[in-house]
Amino acid sequence: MQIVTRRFTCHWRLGEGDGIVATLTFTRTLMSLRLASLLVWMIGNLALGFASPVGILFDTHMETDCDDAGALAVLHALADRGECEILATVTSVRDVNSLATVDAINRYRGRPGLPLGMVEGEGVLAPSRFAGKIANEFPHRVTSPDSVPDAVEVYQRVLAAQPDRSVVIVTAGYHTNLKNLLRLPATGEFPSGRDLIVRKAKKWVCMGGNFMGNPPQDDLKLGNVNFQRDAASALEAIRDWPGEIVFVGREVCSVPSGLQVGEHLAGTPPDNPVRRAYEHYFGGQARNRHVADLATVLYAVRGLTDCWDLSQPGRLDLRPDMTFQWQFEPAGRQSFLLKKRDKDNDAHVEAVLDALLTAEPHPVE
Ligand SMILES: [Ca+2]
Repeated sequence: MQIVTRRFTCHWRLGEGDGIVATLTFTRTLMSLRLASLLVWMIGNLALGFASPVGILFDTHMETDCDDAGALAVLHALADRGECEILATVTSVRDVNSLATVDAINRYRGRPGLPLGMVEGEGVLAPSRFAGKIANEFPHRVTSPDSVPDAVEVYQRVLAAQPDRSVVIVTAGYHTNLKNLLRLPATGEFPSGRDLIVRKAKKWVCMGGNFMGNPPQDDLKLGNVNFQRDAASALEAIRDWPGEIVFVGREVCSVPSGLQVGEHLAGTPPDNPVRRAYEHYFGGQARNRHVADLATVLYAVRGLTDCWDLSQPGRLDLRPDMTFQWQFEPAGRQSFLLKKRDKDNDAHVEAVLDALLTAEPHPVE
């Protein structure tokens, strides 16, 4: 439109014959300038590492622990900074209040229209100290399980619409939806769930596991709720996943990592549902809590940065009882996060997460 407007200005000033020549010259010049500008912009972005914001599909249980709420706040804060695009938010539990809490946080953070989905069929249902209360205190769209789509349908629709190998799937809970996605057959409209994962997923970032020892093995003495509560789904999803998985283990971000944030939520507005989730979880004032899901989201969006290192590749040899032994394999498609050796780095990771957790919400879109 800009080129057309300027072309007519030239035409009237110079008369018809000269005007056509001048018009074509000017148009070519403008187009060349625009092309040159575009090339400079592209090269600049490539040089600075500013690729498109990574597309995140966030899958949470949002019921047993307030760090899922904290993780969703971190995800929104990263999206506010243009570092990611939140494609959908789904839950892996049969508790409608968990999805209502997700919707309430999305709404508060300025993204009330984000796609929602909830596990359908068999799924975990566990007590929550905060989900029912958040659902009562805040506006949301979730009136009943029938009012929201099956999370797998959301995965299917969202993945199909994204560029190839671009989507990072984040699980901060159980693996029920991913197991269901892997079993999803092709339809007239969509490829199978497995094909969609192969084509569209960049990686799966999975919170869970205790990667202790060398090679790491997990005897579950420290527990692993994300794997154990729906063990059959965890076994199938991890065993059959046809792409890259990065595990964010408990020793990096939960017990016994020592990392925690949350008490500074007390300084955020009282109508912040994430602050309220921490308050309900602790039965009073918001306090510090481990950073398992928050760290998982941060890694999924930013990568290792100066926060973590990555293990050598391999494979999680997971048993049906959820104990496992890590197998190092050069061609493996799985790996796990490592704490940096410098102990001071823990405080750095906490500071980064704390700033994102307590960031001001984005204006409502
Ligand atoms: Ca969680």
